[in-house]
Amino acid sequence: MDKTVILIKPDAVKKKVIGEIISRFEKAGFILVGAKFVKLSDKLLDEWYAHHKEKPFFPGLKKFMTETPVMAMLWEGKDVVVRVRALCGPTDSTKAGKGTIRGDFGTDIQQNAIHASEDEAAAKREADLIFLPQEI
Ligand code: FUP
Repeated sequence: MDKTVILIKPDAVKKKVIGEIISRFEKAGFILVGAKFVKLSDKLLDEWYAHHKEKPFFPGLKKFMTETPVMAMLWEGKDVVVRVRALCGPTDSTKAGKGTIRGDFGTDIQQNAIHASEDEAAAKREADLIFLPQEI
């Protein structure tokens, strides 16, 4: 079965909408197979966002991602990667429609409430970075 990694980001943690966001995935019929509330290390963020390392927003992004712990989760379901990305909406919350997670809970392109794996290869890589085998 397909799996995807979701992080509920510090802006959403501060807004106290962790439960509401989790509820959307439960209502969509996906199965939660791993979860932990964890402070991301500098080293992990360097690997997680390696493709953005040279971008001007990278230092600000790393700082934002450590403002609080994040709610890291692994969800399972048929076509879960693309279906979860659709539930999230586009990266820039100001362009995300009402009813999407970023449209309802995000603020802008950085404070966008949630991370969801881009494809199955990213999901596998991210799951290995954040979870120990016994946590899944
Ligand atoms: P996504 O796949 O939707 O998570 O988006 P990207 O991989 O393009 O970006 C990852 C994260 O980088 C975003 F969630 C927020 C941050 N970002 C910025 O802060 N500014 C930008 O201009 C682009 C991305």
